[in-house]
Amino acid sequence: MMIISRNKRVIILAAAAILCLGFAHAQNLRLAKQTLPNPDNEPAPVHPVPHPRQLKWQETEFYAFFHYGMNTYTGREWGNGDEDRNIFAPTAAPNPKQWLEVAKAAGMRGGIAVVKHHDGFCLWPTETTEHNVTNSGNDYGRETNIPRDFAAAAKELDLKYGFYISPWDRNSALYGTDRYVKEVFLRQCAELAEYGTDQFEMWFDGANGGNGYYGGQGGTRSIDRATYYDVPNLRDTIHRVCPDCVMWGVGGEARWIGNEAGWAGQTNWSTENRDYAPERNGMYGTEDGWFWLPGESDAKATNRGWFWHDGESPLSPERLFQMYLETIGRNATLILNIPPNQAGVLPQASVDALTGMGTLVTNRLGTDLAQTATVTADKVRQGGAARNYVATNMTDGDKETYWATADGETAATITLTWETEQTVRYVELMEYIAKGQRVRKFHIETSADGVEWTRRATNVETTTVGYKRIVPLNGSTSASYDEGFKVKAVRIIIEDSKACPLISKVAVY
Ligand code: FUL
Repeated sequence: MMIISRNKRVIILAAAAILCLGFAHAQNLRLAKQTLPNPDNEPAPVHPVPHPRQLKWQETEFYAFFHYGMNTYTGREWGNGDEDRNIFAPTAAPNPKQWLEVAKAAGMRGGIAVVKHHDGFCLWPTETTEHNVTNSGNDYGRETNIPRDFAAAAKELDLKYGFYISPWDRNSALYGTDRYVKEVFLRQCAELAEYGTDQFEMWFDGANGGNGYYGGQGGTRSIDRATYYDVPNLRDTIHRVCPDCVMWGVGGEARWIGNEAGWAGQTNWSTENRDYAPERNGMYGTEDGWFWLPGESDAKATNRGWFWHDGESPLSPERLFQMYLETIGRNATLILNIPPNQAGVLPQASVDALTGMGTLVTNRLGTDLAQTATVTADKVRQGGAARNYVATNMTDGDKETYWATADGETAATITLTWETEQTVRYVELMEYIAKGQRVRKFHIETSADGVEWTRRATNVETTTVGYKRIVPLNGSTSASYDEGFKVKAVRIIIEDSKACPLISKVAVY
């Protein structure tokens, strides 16, 4: 028999105790992980999810673009950078408040003003270049400060605002060197950030490099778009001052929709990969993309250029309404361009067209019939004391509540019924995207009696929903406002979803 001394026994017992404690500790950790408190049974997010600033940005939905500057007075679309500063001579004081009033009448929630285009002429008194309003052709020009007046007007009208600043600068002798980025471009962005800490978007277009004046040296300059502008530094600097400012385009927080014709893909994911080609993928996104990069559609409300041109006319309110359905109705935001003229105001014809569009949006999408319907779902997730997932969450007007199914239930049906017959033309759905975009496939049916069902919009790709999807029930975006369907019930059949679907709104118009 082995005899163990008392000391050794103490040591062995102590070691065993330490081992046991360690094991128990590890067990506890594992147990703790398994039982993370989730009293309301909240669904787990499906990654990637939007940053809170991207969520706020998405809620802006519809906003204006105002291309105004040197080109307004030369008739060009892309100035070379050698324009005489005297040419900038507004015939009256530019009036950004009028621009934004029109935007508001069209139902927009904000606007973005171009304050420097590729020609490099700055519409504010900047310290970074002589090529700015203070050296322009008349008093109206010299007193112009678009960022100041635009921000003030937006605040007064309770609209969101932001600025377009061209990274490409055909005037600057430094363009193409590191000094341009440090001494001109980043400083200009920082100056703009000081015109309001609540800006919602800064717009950097993709035209970069090529020929130009370049301080009189002329020639062609090319840059590496991916690295030249020191984007991580730019983003951090701006976010320190403007925490809700989404950096569009080269800034990497929202993507170009890939065309300038005012449409997004019917299938449109807000997720993307870094190596996507905007002109190829922009319209559709990438289902399994590894970061959140929602689409923005930039389109012209007039028939000539981005800038004002003599003889231009606005598109019809009907055409603009179609754009609305094909962008905002397909999980993109719409930034619609209206060019101010040489007096620094929007011409009356544009005012009328945009106001007409606003009236169409209000008349056609302003009265939600779901508000008077009985809303049910065949599957409902179990809730808790502080949160439930019932079907009526989709019609309560609260964007923070949503209907959901249990984990693993990726197909379900939402039904809306009315006691009296309704005339219906559009169905609108919104996902609770704070927890990721999920729905992959759905379809819509209507019923005149609540018994026989007919599938609608059969020619529409009813695939993704995202932040917002509006489906014209007759399947047409160009002739969407027809006589409609007379129904007593509408149902939305979700066929497939990345995980349990979370729908925050259903509306019927
Ligand atoms: C493009 C620019 O080159 C156009 O002139 C315009 O500003 C458009 C919105 O973005 O990249």
